[in-house]
Amino acid sequence: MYPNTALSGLSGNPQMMVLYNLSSLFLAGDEKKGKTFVMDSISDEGDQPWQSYHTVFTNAKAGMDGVDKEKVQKIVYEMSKGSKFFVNEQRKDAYIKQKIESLRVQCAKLTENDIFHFQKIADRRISELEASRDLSQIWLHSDMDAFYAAVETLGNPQLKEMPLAVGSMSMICTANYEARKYGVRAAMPGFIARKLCPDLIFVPTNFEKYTYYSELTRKVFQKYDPCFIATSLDEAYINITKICLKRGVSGDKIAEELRSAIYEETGLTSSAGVAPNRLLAKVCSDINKPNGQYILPNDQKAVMAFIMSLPIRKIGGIGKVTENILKDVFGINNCEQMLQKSPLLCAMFSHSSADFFLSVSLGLGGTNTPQFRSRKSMSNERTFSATDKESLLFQNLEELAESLSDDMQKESLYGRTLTLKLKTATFEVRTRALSTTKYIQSKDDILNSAVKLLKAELPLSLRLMGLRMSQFQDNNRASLDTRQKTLTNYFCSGNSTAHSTTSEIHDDKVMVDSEYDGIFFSNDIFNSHIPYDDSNEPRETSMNSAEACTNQKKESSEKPNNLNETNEVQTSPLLMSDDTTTSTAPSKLKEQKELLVWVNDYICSICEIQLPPSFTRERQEHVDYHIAERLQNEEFKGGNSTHSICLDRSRESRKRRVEENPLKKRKSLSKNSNNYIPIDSFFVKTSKNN
Ligand code: DCP
Ligand code: MG
Repeated sequence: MYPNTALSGLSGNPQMMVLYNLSSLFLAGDEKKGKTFVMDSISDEGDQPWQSYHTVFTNAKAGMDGVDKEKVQKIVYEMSKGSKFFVNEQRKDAYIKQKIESLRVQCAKLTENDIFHFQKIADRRISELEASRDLSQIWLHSDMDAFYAAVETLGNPQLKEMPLAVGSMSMICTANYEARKYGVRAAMPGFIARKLCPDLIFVPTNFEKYTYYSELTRKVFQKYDPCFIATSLDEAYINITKICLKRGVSGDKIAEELRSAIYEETGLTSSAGVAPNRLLAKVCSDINKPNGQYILPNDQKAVMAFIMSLPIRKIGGIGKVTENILKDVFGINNCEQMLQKSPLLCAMFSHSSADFFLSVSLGLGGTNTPQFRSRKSMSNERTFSATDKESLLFQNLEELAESLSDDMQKESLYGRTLTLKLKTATFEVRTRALSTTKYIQSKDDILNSAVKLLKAELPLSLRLMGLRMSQFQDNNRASLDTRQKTLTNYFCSGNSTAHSTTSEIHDDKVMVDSEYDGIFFSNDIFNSHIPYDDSNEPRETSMNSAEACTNQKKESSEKPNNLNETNEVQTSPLLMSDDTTTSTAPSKLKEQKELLVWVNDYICSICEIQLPPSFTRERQEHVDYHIAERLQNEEFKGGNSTHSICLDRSRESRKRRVEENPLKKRKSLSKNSNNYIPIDSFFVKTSKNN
């Protein structure tokens, strides 16, 4: 089916597949060993250390093709060296390096049998995904060109030919295309931008103006698709299937027309991408920027040809961390290689992450308009020059509270959980949240809670503050308890300052944050299986068995027959059966599924996650996860049947994990809410009982 991939021709010949896998699947990773982009390698570069210093600033945006990358890299390196930002980059890079190394170690454990096994899984999944391909829809992604800068130029036309940045010396939000020729780009500190382009003109931000023009563009989108999906002030997805059919015109024609209409309405240029799904439409809108469009026909061959050579970083949801892991561990630079390495991806990542990678490499993406989108949160944030002056910090907080309250009033929203986001002068990101007993909306109520959160952190020097309200009234029951901590959170969470991520629909007004280009700008918000948040904050990735398990569990409820494909049940030395049979009443083992066995040597009988036998530690953790889950369930039911063996093992394993990674020490939650017992409180509780 895919002539360019290693899968074709090899399927059905296991021996060949194994040879292929073992020789070339690992090749790229080994070849690149020691040449990862991380800071360590800076010293390897001798007198040209900047060559391996890759930050968001050196990552090209549209309009930066002709830029002298080495010059930009050198200046960015020289200007940041020794700064707090630089130190923070080192910290993040060390984390990524560690992640890459551990994944390599994992990969090396895979046996020929493992590869053969996962090759079959990957082939089957690829066939299923291919069968689900929907070419019936035509999506258009619209993206304004250098949006803030273009709006500023409207009011001051002489800026048109000049290099222009919107923002300040500490941070710029965007640059016009003239400035981009010098390597100046969004999320870059203004002082570095000025060094790159000494004639650069700075204009401060004016969000009222940007919102006004954004609303004008939305009026245009509305005419083409009343259910259009706006993902930021300047971007939207528009389903043009009906209008193309109704008028008997092509997507190309509609894109031309829509861009002209935007121009007439606003005086601003935009770019568009037209494709069979949203993921591809977004990639396409960037191709002929500025003031251009690119059309990808609704044709499987055309899609595959397009996607095969596409660099992975172009895909929404693949940011710096994911890109580096895929490149440095698996040698994956483009989607063709991603497809070729699908067995390894299936072996090393959770089901949903592997699925995401496979779908991407087949050029699949969202095609349906979600019917109902309830707002889950509303937030705003401000970047400013680092300060520890409390009066300034509280003043900023008050402004944020006021603006959040205004926005909530506009949508008649009342919320219960307020999250304060802080970025310290040393670029450490913290989020702190509290839930109020009543639903709040007024500035005073919001500020009251926000002040409590901030005071608990002071004294502190900060460069960014943000407030987010969630748990809105009338949200469904499932989302009522913000303090609910799942087992997955427990096993996956890093230190308490890790940035919190969510698949909620956000409305972040200010998005000046170099660290989060993977989160807040992951515009295809309906692709729910984005594998990494790429926040660059140390977090566990989806390799974590517990997370994989949860993902898989969701999946398994949709596909109950998954296990039926295998008819052989093998036991492994890591069976939980010892624990369950000795400590659990027989009545509780009515269902085979309660007993953890490794079906066909790979598949967990409880959640159906697949873990190779050679992954002994991961399997042990996985078993521990199920033990903890079961104990928690029983605690829910009010049962007192404490299983001493299970508990001891869980506690031991928790202790082991904490000893291995002290950063993972968890603070117990002080209060439980509703009937939910957070897992870490649970451990505290059970140890008290004993
Ligand atoms: N923005 C921001 N901080 C960032 C990136 C962008 O505040 N790190 C703001 C300024 C941009 C607007 O969001 O004008 C839209 O972002 P885009 O990524 O679409 O960038 P532009 O519209 O400026 O340029 P392009 O022509 O590449 O779309
Ligand atoms: Mg734009």
